[in-house]
Amino acid sequence: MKKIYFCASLALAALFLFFLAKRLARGYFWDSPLTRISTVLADVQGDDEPELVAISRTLGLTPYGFHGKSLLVLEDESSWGFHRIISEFDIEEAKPLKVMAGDVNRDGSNEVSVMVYKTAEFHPVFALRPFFFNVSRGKLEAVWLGSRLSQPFVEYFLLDVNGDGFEEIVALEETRESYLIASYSWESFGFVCDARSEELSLKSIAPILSEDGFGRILADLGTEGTQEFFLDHDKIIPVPGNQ
Ligand SMILES: [Ca+2]
Ligand SMILES: [Ca+2]
Ligand SMILES: [Ca+2]
Repeated sequence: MKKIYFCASLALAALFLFFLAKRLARGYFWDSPLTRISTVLADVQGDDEPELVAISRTLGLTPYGFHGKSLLVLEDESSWGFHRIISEFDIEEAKPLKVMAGDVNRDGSNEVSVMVYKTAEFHPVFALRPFFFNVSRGKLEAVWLGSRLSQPFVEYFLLDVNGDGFEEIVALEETRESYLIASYSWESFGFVCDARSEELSLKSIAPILSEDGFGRILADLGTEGTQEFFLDHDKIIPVPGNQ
């Protein structure tokens, strides 16, 4: 009896491996924490249906964690976690760490933003840099490959902080002794800084989507808890009474 169970398990395992190999060979990507480091669900092809955009995992390390290899545009629908690959771009050389999406240049279609860790021609040291691409035509088209923002940053995300329906960059920047939050919006051919906070001792920031369309920023103050911030004209200030 034991022998029958063993053979049945073996057959099932073989069937699963066969299925796995078949799906992989046919251009599918298995989305799991083992295979990717970052994903975002957004319409990046301009058909009002979302795609799953992912960065596949490598074992290459940066000071900010493992970096990825490929930028993948995947069908949102999956079967057992397998998504059909629409496009795949090898960006390992740029050491990609995080993928985001938003319509930063206000042209009606979402850009894909990849936070990378690399050197730049006029700033030849490794640092985090914000890259923006258009992938709607099945190619990786550079929209803006930023060598830096105003100051070195430790993280950024895309969020509509001024309520105009389009995303801005919100970054946690390093100053000489502490940090500050800064927001940037698109102007003609690049980003300009719209607002900054006071210097703060922050651990990290996260986006909060708000029903009124004005995104807020949740700051982790460590032992002092959290504090929400918002854009007020040319300043990023704490939401009153929200600590
Ligand atoms: Ca789409
Ligand atoms: Ca756009
Ligand atoms: Ca906006």
